[in-house]
Amino acid sequence: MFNKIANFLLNFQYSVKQSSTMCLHRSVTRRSLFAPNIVSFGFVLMVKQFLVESATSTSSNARVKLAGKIGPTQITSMCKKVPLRGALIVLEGCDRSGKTTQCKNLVKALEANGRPAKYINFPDRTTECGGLINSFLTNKKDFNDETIHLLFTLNRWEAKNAMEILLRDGVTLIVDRYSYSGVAFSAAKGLDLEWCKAPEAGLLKPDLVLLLTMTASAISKRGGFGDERYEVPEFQQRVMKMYDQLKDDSYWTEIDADKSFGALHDELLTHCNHAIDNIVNEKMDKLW
Ligand code: NYM
Ligand code: MG
Repeated sequence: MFNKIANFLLNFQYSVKQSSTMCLHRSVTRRSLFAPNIVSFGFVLMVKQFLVESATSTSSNARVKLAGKIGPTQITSMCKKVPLRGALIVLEGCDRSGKTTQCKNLVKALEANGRPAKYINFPDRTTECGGLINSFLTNKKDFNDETIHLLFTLNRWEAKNAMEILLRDGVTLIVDRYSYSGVAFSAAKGLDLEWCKAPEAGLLKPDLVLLLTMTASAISKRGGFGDERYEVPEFQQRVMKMYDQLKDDSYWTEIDADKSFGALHDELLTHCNHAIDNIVNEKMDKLW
């Protein structure tokens, strides 16, 4: 008889935990999750107490062990307030500022902390449109300034729906370049800034833009520019000036990237966690 009750309670305990974990990952019941978690937490504590007390006399050591697995860590994670959705976080800056490696490490660090995250980069060279962009950047194809600008924009529009689904699903997106690169690089070539912004209007607005800055001398010290178009220090300086014009202090943070990899990582991670913790709207805003 005792075994039956104990088994029932154990199953219930784990199905409660299972569904909470699922919710944490899929954010299915994002708004209502907090309250049920407290209820299930109370229930699990009762079950745990019951099992530990009764199992000593009648049940196996394995069951005591199982009951013992519900410790403070699990309880804390079950009580965590789940964000309404994932955060859209963009890293911007000139070439060679270390964005790509930092983005990938941020994703790893967030995931290690139980925060679902995904790395996305623009241009996405894997699509047909991205293939054309790649041919342009590697000097295999030529397009006039307007055409390549619109191809870069199209490359973001084709990713928009998939990004929105991930964000709604609770996944934070760490994006390596976005519309701001599109506008800054094209405007640095002489195109009108407002003209460059226009086709980007309506894309998802990031919750946070982290702009990695470096002085001209710091850039030249890093060197290592490849053979791609734009990878010339003077041009990169013009791009930085364009970023200055696009900057919006309400959701941009400038970060001096001229420091050790670890120090920069820690600083960026703090900003990312803060952005995720401060999502207030389930709905995404639009550019601009
Ligand atoms: N670039 C990137 C643009 O000119 N417009 C854009 O919209 C984007 C996203 O492409 N020099 C430029 C900036 C870079 C180059 O980017 C390729 P990366 O991050 O090096 O792959
Ligand atoms: Mg590059």
